[in-house]
Amino acid sequence: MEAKIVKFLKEHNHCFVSGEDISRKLNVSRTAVWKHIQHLKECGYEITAQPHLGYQLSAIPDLLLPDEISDNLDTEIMGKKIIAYASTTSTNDAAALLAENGSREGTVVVAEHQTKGRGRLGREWVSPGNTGLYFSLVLRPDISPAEAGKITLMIAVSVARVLRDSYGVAAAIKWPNDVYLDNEKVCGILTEMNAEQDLINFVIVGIGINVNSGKSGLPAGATSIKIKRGEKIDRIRLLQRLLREIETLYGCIGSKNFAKIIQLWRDYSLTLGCRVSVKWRNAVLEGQAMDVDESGALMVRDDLGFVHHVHSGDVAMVRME
Ligand code: BT5
Repeated sequence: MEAKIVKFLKEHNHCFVSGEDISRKLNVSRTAVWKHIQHLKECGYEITAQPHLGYQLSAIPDLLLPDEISDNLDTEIMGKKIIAYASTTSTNDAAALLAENGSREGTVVVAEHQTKGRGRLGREWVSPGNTGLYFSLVLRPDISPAEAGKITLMIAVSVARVLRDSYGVAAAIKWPNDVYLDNEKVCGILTEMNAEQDLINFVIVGIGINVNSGKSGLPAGATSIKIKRGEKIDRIRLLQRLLREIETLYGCIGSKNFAKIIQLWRDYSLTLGCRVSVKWRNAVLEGQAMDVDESGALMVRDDLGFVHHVHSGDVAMVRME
């Protein structure tokens, strides 16, 4: 009922609507309308009540509420089901549980705060409350497990594209899973897969973005969109834009169209053409980052001239003495 009241108030474009009109339209008593309005106010909706005029919605709360995310979300797959938490351990864990139980592709799990947000190899993802965007998507891509790297690349390109096009910041991708703003990390991506030998059951892709966080809540070397833009960002709009972009580029994940994503990655890459050092378990490979291949692997030419296709690892840019 409360979602319906908010929708009705929004339809009246922030003008006053009488309690009587609401009660008639939604078929509830005026007392019930009043109680729901009180509760919405407690939840952070700014609603002005004026005798003889009724109610006016002036602002929605800065919270990742599922009804607000769904409102005007013009996607067909991504975000058609949204599960939101005020706090959870890790949205990737919650999404994996849903996927195991058959949740549809495009299901989004979002949290205001994560108590065990994680990066790759069990590293921590610092998740300060109510300022970031921490969400995971359930995907069921029709690709082989060996191609799962494509998903990370596609998400990184989607994030960089939205940040550039809608927020005017120079987002750049560090292979495989980081998005940077001026050499500071603003976003990390964690792709986890449930697969058999040749078949992906599902992929959970977790995206962490520092949106309105201040420096003090973030680790060294991190930044937020707000720090760079100098103004607060509407997190719901950002999430909606990301879901739309991800849906578009997800359509290019098949082998025929992946070239489009590779081209965008090249345009936004921080890694390409640099001398890099790639660490994977105990091995280190140093050389020139040449390109990414059709599976999303980084192609590195070592000092002997041999080309290596690197499927995962930590990349550091190396300066030549
Ligand atoms: C990542 O790992 O960058 C992947 C992060 C994915 C986070 C999302 S949030 C939603 C979903 N649920 C989860 O539990 N995770 C995903 P990696 O490349 O391993 O980088 C981890 C490193 O990034 C850490 O060791 C820190 O150095 C740094 N880091 C941690 N928190 C950060 C933050 N908020 N901003 C920037 N850098 C951070």
